[in-house]
Amino acid sequence: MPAKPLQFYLDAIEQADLPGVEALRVAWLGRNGTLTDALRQLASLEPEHRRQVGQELNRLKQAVEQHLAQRQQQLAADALRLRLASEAVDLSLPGEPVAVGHPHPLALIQDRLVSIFVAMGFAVAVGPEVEDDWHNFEALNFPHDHPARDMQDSFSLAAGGWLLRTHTSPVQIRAMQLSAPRPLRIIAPGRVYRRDDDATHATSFHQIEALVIDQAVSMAHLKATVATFARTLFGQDVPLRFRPSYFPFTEPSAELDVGCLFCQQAGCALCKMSGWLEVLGSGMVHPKVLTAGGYDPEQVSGFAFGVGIERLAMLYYQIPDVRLLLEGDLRFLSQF
Ligand code: 2NL
Repeated sequence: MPAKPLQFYLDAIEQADLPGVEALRVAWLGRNGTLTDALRQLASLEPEHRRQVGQELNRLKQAVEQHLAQRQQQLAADALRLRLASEAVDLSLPGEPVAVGHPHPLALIQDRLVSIFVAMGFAVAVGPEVEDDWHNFEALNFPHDHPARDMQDSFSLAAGGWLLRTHTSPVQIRAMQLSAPRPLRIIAPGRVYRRDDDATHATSFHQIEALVIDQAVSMAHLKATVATFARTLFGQDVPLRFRPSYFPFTEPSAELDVGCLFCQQAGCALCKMSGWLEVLGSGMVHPKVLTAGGYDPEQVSGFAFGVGIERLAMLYYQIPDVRLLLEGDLRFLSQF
C-alpha cells in the first residue's frame, strides 16, 4: 500500500487521544504497519527509483514518529495537569489530626497502684479467670453453706464445676502453693466476676489483692503497708482510720478508711455524712488458708488485703457513677 501525504498522518494524530496515538503508531510503524510495509517493499523497486522513494519514505516516517511522540507527550502532560488540578493539596491547611489513644482511667489507676506496691518490693502475680471451687472458695475457708458464698454469688460454667473467679485470691493461693515454704510478697491485680447487677454493682470489676507471708509478720506490718499505700496515693496528710471487720480468710480482719476527699470530713452525700470513705479490706491470713497454700501456720504468719479498683478510681478522679467507667463514652474517657 502506498504511503499517504504527510498531512494525512498529521490530521489523524491531531484527532487522537492517548490510547489513539499508540493505536496509530502500531497501525503505521508496528511490525505490520503500513509504513513499515512500504519500506519493506522498497526492495522490489529498481535501484535508482528505490533511492528517491526510500529517502521520501524515511523522511515521512521520521516526521510521523516525531509528531506521534510530541502528541503523546502533550496528551500525557494535559492528563497530569488535569489530575493535579482535581486532586489539589493545599499544603498550608492544617493536617487531619490523628486521634491518639490513651489508657482507660481504670488502667491508669491500676498502673498507679501496681507501681506503689512494686516500689515497696511486691512482685506481680496473675492467674486464670476461670477457677475451680477449691481455689476460689474452699482454700479460702469459705464453708460450703457459709453465707459468704452467697455474698459472692458466682457465675458457674455449664460443665465441669468451673466458675468465674469472684476475687483475685485464688491467684494468691496458687502463688502460695508454688513458693511455700519460702517467704512471699505479691500483689494480684485483675478482673473478677460476681452476680451483682444494680445501679452501684457491675457483674465484672477489678481488684488488686496483696499478700505477704514470712516469719513473724504482724498486724503492725499490715498497718504500715496499707498506710504507706494510702498516703502515697491520696497524700501524706490524709486522715486514716483502721476499723474491725470480718472476712472468712483473715483473722483478725480490718478495713481502712480515708478522710472523705470531697468534704474534708465535714460530711457529704459521698461519705454518707460520716466523713470517711472505705478504701480496702484486710487482715491476718487465717491459719487454715496458710495451710491450704502449703505453709505451716506454726512457722509463718501473713497479712493480706484487697482493693476495689473501680471504687478507688471513682474516689481518686471524683467520678460520681461507676457506669461511666464501663460505657466507653469518649466524652468521658477523653478527659483522662
Ligand atoms: C475487700 C477485701 C480482702 C483478702 C482480701 C486474702 C487473700 C488470701 C488470703 C487472705 Cl490468699 N486474704 N485477701 C484479705 C482481706 C480482704 O479483700 O473488700 N476487697 C475489695
